[in-house]
Amino acid sequence: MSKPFYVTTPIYYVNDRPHIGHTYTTVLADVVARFHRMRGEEVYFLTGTDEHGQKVEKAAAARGITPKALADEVVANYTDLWQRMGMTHFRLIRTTDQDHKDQVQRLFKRLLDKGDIYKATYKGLYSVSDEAYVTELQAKELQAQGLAHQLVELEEETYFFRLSAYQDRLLAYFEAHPGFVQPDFRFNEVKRFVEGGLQDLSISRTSISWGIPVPGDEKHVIYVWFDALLNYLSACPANCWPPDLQLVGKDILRFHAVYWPAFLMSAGMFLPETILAHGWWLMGDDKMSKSKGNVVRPDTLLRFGNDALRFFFMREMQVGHDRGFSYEGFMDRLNADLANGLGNLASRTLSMIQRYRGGQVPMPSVLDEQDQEMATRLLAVFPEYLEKARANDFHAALDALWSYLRALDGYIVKAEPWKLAKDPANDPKLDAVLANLYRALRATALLVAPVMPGLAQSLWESLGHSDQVAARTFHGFALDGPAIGPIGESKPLFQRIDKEKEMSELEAAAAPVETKPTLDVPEIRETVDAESFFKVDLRVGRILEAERVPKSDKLIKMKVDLGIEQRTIVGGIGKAYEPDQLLNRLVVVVANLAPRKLMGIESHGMLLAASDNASKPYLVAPPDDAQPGFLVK
Ligand code: ME8
Repeated sequence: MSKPFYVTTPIYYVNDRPHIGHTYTTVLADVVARFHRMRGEEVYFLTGTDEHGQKVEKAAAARGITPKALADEVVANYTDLWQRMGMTHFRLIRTTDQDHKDQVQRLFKRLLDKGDIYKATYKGLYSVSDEAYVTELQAKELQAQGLAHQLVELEEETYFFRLSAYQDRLLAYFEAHPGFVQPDFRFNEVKRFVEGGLQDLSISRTSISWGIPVPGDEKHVIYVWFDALLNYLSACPANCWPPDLQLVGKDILRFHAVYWPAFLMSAGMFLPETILAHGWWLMGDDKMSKSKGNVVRPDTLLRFGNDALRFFFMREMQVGHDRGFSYEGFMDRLNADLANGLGNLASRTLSMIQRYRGGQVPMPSVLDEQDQEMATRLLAVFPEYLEKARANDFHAALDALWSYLRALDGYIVKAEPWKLAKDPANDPKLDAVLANLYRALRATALLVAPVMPGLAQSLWESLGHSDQVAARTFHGFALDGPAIGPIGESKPLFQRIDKEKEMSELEAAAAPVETKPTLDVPEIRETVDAESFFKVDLRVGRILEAERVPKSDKLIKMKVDLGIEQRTIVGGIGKAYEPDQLLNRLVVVVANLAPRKLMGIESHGMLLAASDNASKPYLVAPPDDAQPGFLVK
């Protein structure tokens, strides 16, 4: 028996309801799954929920319920949403499922016996907000950002996974498998990270009780990523391994492209074929996330039908890149492409076939140059779409198809079928036009079926079919074959959206649901006298150059003009700013801070930035007409 195509989504945390970020990844997986089924393959599509860990434990305690009860509640939201979105996953695995717990303990034991998991005492710093151990380098970065108060000294017994032993093997594997992580620029980030050196990974905690116990040492629970990543294994039937495509957001790529393969190597198992990291849906410039309270819920968009949301996701997001979300953009896209574009073309075509040919689709006898051109374009766009979709680039596939649909509009305008219909001498030309349009719509229904299953089926039936379009396969489909019979009843494919009316309703519906997170800042520090404060020399500076410090995702090295001299300053702002965004910016500099070395670079001074522990640093900006060198007092 051949191996099914195995596609996965991340398993989502159950500390909140799903938003469109989670929905996007799962839609992409579903579209991929449906696409592969229509390629004639058997498909195993897995999604799930990640239910252990301190956050769930705390959230449940705050509500006075058990963590499992909380998880059950949230999982019901996911199950319900996935059903309304038309998802065709085979299983929604929960990390609280018994088969998963058994799997995790089995593998833990195996790697322990092998020596790749060992018990040791961790002595060092711990970040309370990230719930993670902090390396010296990371500690320095946090100190540079003024976030040192988040760190506590910790000494505890923990189990480590010997990640450091896998650095060379991972790099060799990456070298031999150039398509392992996509897109390429993300693969390069992963390689740089591994080249920078790997430290052993702590994979157990004694401070948490909500988790899978370490077999034979039950005061430890297995820490979340070792637990979570193994879900892909627990849920995999015997003939499925390894996964063909694992979809993740860029936020969790490192776990999937470094830790996960190392676990599998240690277990002597095959690695996944491809890990595809997509970008984020943003609100403004910010990632949409539960903690920021700026999320769009799929429920607000589902009123336009799941096809609309699925299409929007696939058409708008270039996999790999970030994309800003706006309600307006959402409605514009649907009106342009579904109500106008495809919807219009279908209703015009069907009504002409009905009116001029009594519902019978003609077979063309002669094709003039225009007809030939459109027929040839269909023969080209069909495989082009399939090739792009096979590469998971549905954005480009749909783009190619929709530009063909637009060309057909132009073809109708030029051919003027309504004039042709007035004189029987034009019958051959009218037949050619109608047949071309019909074939284009028939191919479109087939191609878009994975993306918009409902809309594709309606179109398919309007074209006279009574079977399921999703049960067809792309291969061997006769693009120029005759219609199987008269066209069916024409149904409107997509109702045009009244944008103004919906805009106000949608925004009102979305806004009040979220509450702003509370400020995460320490108490006001102890009083200092004015004399002490005035010892600090604050100056306006202008950033002249900025570049990332190699091997650090937080540090940026800058040259700053202070009016009277230029300085090299290294700042921990690399997660909030790209170097390009910093050029020419006016900033406030602590000019008489003693120089110190950060990752081997002497930094002389510090930039002032505002933030709370949960947000990015916002550089403090003097007004535009201030001059470098001005004293800030
Ligand atoms: O990270 N844009 O779960 P999670 C696009 N449990 N996609 C987004 C997004 C956004 N703004 N926000 C979230 C976890 N996502 C772990 C995973 S896997 C073994 C464990 C999507 O609930 C994206 O796929 O925080 C991201 O990787 C995932 O949701 C994170 O979901």
